[in-house]
Amino acid sequence: MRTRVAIIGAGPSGLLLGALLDRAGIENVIVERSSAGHVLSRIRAGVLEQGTVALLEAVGCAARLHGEGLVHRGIDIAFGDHLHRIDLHGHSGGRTVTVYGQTEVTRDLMELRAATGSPTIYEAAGVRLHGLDSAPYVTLAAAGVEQRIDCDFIAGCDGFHGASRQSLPADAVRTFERTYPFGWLGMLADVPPANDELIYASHPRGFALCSMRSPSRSRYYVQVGAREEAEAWSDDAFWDELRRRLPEEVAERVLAGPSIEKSVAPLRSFVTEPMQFGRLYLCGDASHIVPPTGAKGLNLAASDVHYLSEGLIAHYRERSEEGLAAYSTRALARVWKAERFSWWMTSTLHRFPESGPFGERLQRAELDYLVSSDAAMGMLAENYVGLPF
Ligand code: RFL
Ligand code: PHB
Repeated sequence: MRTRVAIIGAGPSGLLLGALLDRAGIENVIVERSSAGHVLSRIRAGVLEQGTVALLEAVGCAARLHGEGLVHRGIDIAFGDHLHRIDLHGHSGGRTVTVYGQTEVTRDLMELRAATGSPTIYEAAGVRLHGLDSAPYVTLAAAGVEQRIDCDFIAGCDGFHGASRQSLPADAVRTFERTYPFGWLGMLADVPPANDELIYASHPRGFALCSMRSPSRSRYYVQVGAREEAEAWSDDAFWDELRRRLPEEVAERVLAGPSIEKSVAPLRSFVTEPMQFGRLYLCGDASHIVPPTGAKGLNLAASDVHYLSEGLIAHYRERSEEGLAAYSTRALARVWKAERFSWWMTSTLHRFPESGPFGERLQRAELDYLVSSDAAMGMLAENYVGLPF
């Protein structure tokens, strides 16, 4: 098989890139290791920046998002048994975020792709990338049959554990990493959310987050030890711990119910530089990871594929290589700002075992300053709603 762009991975980056290329008439094939059902079973991000929503609108994939997504104008920061509202809208020149699950974004993009008819090879085994310097191709086995896809470019959209980044020569890239000494235990339940807006709570027992998927479905997280396992937490233990970490007025509104999903996610910051090698371009989690505290991972995947699609479109339409040559630099400039913000949110709101009494007082001062300073709230708001791209 021959195509113009081989896209590795059918997560949000791969599917959105495929949609942007389809819209520009650039032939592409997506190769995905798992089944579509498995990709849709992963409960992950929930908060979309306006720029991400605009991209989904541009590819004609935002009808359900506009019908079911929840537009939020603020978030709450909780500490010292009080809620402190940050007016995102007022502090960002009228911008908002939309709460709409990654699962739904992925489902909508999969349906769009099925309608356009561009090929996706699911359950592809042994995916390998070759000829990155000059004549790239991808090999794989699907339903036991070996296949080879020759292409002009490869987009590595296969997440943190994918094959793309691993096919780079070790001396071609530099990586930057921080692993946090804790994780998030997440729980999804069909109960109405405790609050209209998201609550990020800093508590001596650890961080907690109240999020949602709809007026009848809640998504909650609590900070846990890095090695803890979800199976060790009963639903009751989760609800008890969550309530303990929230201001009393909120804890009273938390409605418990059986979990639909419970899992532990490690927290990590990670960046690969550059995001390109020869004809391979890395996008999304394949290239960088942010801790989820800033709600930036999926949104960075969207800005990456926006930059890459612009470069590819200029290459095919205008024979201009400028966009592709600038891809890594443009994307990394935004990635590092999101890394900084996600690190700051994580550092400000979590308990760090090593920080000690001095660190705890500093953290409290940071929070007191945040909720009393327009400049500090403006910094949070501008980053949370998303820097421009
Ligand atoms: P994905 O979603 O990991 O998709 C990669 C796809 O590639 C496939 N794959 C392969 N395919 C072929 N060959 C191989 N060798 C392959 N290896 C892997 C995989 O099966 C998969 O289908 O990466 P992508 O597309 O870059 O998307 C990134 C986002 O998923 C991620 O950044 C976000 O989920 C991060 N994130 C959040 N981001 C936000 O913007 N807002 C949030 O509120 C938010 N909350 C979160 C999050 C991530 C979390 N976890 C679990 C890490 C909350 C959590 C708890
Ligand atoms: C979520 O709803 O899953 C979510 C929301 C905000 C975050 C992280 C995750 O910062």
